[in-house]
Amino acid sequence: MVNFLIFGPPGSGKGTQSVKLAEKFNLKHLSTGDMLRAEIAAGTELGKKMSSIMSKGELVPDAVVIEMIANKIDSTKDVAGFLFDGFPRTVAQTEELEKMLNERGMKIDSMLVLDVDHDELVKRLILRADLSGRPDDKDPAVIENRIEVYRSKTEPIIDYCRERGIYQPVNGVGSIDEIFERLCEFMEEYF
Ligand code: B4P
Repeated sequence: MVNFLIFGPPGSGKGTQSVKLAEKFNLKHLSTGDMLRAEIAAGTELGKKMSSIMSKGELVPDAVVIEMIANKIDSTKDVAGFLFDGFPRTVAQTEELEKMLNERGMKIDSMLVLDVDHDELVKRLILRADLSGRPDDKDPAVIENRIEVYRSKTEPIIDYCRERGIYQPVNGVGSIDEIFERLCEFMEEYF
């Protein structure tokens, strides 16, 4: 199994690229954002609790997403590996993921980090707001908070992965197809 993290600030194209990459390389795409939004859409107790946190652009508690991911890892069969999208988002989540994978005879093979400047991120998320109907895309103050949360809580994971020699920056500006080609070039080395 080959396991990748796709990483970057909100609006960097993680979700967009993950769908295409998972199909090309037969990877299981695990997006904690999608899982949480599915809980909200289904009106579960968990979804009700998480919705106000997400609409402010804050992170949900580590334990919630860790449990979701562990369940998915254990119930997935017949794939070449996992593509983790939007997870981990804190160093604690990263340590937990490493532990989970190690216990199952796997590891994080590469962390692909999409590099996109601030103004482009805001532009993309505002453009998406109408289509997605997501409360966290609508309000510019919430978008700024999401970017700030990324810088303070999520970005430190880059140093953690750099120390392990698995950090791979990728230019995230350009057309969706151009960025896909850049990512494929790095990922093909693992197959
Ligand atoms: P996510 O669902 O992960 O949302 P995101 O950071 O906005 O990224 P997404 O993948 O959706 O967008 P993309 O960049 O592809 O998280 C949402 C919330 O869930 C978080 O704020 C948090 O509250 C919670 N959460 C999720 N995981 C968590 C965790 N592990 N721990 C705690 N809390 C967690 O795309 C953005 C837009 O850009 C799209 O419209 C796309 O079409 C466009 N785009 C993409 N590539 C482009 C390109 N090359 N050019 C132009 N536009 C492009």
